[in-house]
Amino acid sequence: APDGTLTSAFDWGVYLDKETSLAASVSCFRHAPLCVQWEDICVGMKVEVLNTNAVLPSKVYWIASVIQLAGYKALLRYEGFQHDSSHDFWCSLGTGELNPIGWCAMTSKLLVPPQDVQQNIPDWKEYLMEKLVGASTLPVDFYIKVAESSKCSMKVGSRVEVVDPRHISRTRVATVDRVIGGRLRLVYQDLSDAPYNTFQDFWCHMHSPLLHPVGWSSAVGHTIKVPGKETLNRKSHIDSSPFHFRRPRIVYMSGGFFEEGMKLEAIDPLNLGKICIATVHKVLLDGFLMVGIVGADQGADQFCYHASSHAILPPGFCEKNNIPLTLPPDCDPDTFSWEKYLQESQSLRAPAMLFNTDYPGHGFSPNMKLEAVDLMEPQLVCVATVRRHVGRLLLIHFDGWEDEFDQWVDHCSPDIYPVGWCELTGYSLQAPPSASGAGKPRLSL
Ligand code: MLZ
Repeated sequence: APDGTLTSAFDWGVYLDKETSLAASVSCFRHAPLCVQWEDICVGMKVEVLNTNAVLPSKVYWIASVIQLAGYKALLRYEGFQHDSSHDFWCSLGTGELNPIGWCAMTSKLLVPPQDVQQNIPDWKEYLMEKLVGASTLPVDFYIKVAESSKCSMKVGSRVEVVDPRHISRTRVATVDRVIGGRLRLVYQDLSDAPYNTFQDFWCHMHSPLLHPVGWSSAVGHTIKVPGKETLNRKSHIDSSPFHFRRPRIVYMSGGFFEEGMKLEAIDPLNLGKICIATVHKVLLDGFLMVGIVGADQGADQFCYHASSHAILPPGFCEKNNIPLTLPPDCDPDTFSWEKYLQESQSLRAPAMLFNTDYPGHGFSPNMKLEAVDLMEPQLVCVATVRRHVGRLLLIHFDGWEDEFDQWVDHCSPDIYPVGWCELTGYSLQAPPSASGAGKPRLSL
């Protein structure tokens, strides 16, 4: 649970060092706090920070340089240590521990050099002046921006429509019960059909494509779970305002659009590491489609994707990008070809021009570390690595877990975060099982 205790045991700094990996920059995550401000943050920047290398009864501070950045975390070195890395330490940018140059003077704090500095510096003032010339520092309004960009418009108590995890082809009404870092704990209103304790709640980001305002299902023609009798008598809630939801881009549905029966490739909603052959089962309004993975349980497993979703792909996408296409059980992988498949199934391919091919580029590359939601257990934000990227898609691997847990997500997904996001927002981070002392990688339960 997000209140778990694994967080404190996991140290990103130590881990990155051990894995010799880099972390994706905050500027890669458009929905993340400070993404826009991140252009002012760079290696070499100077800050004022608590001096822990002093034996004085009161708190004193010193100037440090950013040696390395990893998501929201900065590796710092006090001025005076020069090339000596033995006192380097990680700090979080965003939690308020770091201050711009001039902060001590303004708030009457003492700047005192660390006691372990070996070199002989006769005049610290002169030394600092020299080091500070031309250096950049934190913008003065940095923490105001942190607070502003962490605001969430979705309020506790508001009602929404969200996918029913036990029956993914329909939605249910739920109430926002908690908000942490823009992630919502949603409690389903009607539990009349649920065995006690399973799927009473669901976590997703406020910009998740699975989340909709009340009334959305009937407006677009999506199935919604009819509330049981007792639900209607419960205390009333406020319906969330439709303005709080991320709207999918507008698609033109007239003159050439997806049609029932068309075949495509799609990320399997129940196995996000697999891209499969899929069928358009129904065209809803506003550009939404019900898509089913061929060979899966056709009724219950149909899933709603918007026509602009990154998760639906034109036939041939996998082959073109060297991704194994997951075939239905009755297809022979050695002889499969789309041409033959379409002919034999007497179906049409969804034309490539209907798919969203916008790709403005992104800063992710393989091996970069990040914090990512395990969308199969979406309360879990885990230590993860970008394994591959193919256009706008990223294949996310969860550190310490088998490859079968890997998940394809869009680079703009609101479910991936910079290193240090959990610490910044107070969400619980799931450490790799081996790093938290759990031993060998585990299989799915
Ligand atoms: N029930 C599963 C949880 C797996 C979570 C993996 N996240 C990457 C287990 O404990 O095996």
